[in-house]
Amino acid sequence: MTTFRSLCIALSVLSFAGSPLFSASENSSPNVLFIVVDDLRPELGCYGSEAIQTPHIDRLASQGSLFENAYCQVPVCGASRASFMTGLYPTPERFVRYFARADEDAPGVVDIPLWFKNNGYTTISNGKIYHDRDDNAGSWDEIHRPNDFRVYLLPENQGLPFKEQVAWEGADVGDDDYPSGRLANKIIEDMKRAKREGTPFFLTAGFTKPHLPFNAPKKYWDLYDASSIQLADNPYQPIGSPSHAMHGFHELRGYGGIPDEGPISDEIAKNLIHGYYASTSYTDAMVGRLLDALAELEMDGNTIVFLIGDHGWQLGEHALWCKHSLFKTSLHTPMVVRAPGMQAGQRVEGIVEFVDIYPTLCELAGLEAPTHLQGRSLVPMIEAGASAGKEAAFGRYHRGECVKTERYQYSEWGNQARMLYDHQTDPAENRNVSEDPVNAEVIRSMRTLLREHKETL
Ligand SMILES: [Ca+2]
Repeated sequence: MTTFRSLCIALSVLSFAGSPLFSASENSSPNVLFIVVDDLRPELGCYGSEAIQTPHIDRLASQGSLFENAYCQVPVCGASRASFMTGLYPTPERFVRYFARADEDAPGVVDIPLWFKNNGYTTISNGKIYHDRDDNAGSWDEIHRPNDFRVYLLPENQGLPFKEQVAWEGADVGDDDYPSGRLANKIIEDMKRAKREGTPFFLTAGFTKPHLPFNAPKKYWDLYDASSIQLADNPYQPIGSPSHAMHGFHELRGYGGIPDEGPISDEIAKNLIHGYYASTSYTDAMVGRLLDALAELEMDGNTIVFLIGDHGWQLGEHALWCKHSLFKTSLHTPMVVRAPGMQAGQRVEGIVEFVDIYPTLCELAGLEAPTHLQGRSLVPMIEAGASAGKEAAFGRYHRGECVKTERYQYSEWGNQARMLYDHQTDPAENRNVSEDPVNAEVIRSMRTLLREHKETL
């Protein structure tokens, strides 16, 4: 079997025009740096946003491949992570809730780190990779998971009862005073160890910002002019959409200063968006530190860097906040990969899914993939640049099931409710057209895709 790596080595020798960015070493397995950013939506510079500042993830994308249409399987932390870490789709019984565990829902299934560990890699879980620290603990040589949830530094935010803890703060402190800076430092120490020991490493970096609360050093808040923060231009329930599609964003309402019910005021909304941007730029800067360290250690020529969010996030679109929906805002996610030998600056438009991460990492590292995987390697798409993606991506949240094709996104809740969005004419999903008779045939084909998908599980 010709692996991607061996092909790249051949190309790096033979290619005269457009020489690859990296040249892989033939004698050693590549390291992997797997970066999972909590609640990161694809509102990044490299995804075309002019509002947010993410120069380091943009740099990574410019050096590798950016997937324009990557979809997660479940729009909530634990379930999404258990799915992509095992390479299995969710079902009505498996990977359902935010605290879903892979070792309970898919016992005995070899996850990504265990597969790499079995293939001679040292595997280290840094930060939030699984939702639960101890999920599939045996897959790791080390688990580093200091408390990084609801860490407040401003004096007025200390010691508050849980329900009064605020949704954002921007203390005038250094990067390392909030947890993500210290996490980056620890990962850089792991890189130095990898360099020193010379054994292949599967390193992870699970950054918990921009998950709520939006706590980030003030300097990242200062990147943005509060008066120029733009509210979502579709802050309403999509026309003709069922109530099943909506939720009360109780995750956000669990913070002090957020009303228990009803809409979010424009003032609070602008603070939330500002905080989300600041938290994203903070994590982006930590990603930059990791990329710089790889370069300084001269390891970037033999390290695969794979970056994703775990699902999307609503910032007021559809009158929603947080995730937990079957709208594109919850399911569409960033996915950026840079690998030795890869052509720089590729943008892959085809549809891909998070179940594809596991087989892709295997092929990039030159490993055979385990037989239980339900996704497929994206390496052929990366190699071909513009090659076609999947016919469809499949997502679900509790009883709601969703299928996304190049043009449409269709969801249904049994026979109770359904919705269809035409991304060609309505990319923001503002009008449900499932009951328009002209779409009857489209509905039939989308339902067939869903049924055929479920039959494979
Ligand atoms: Ca999350």
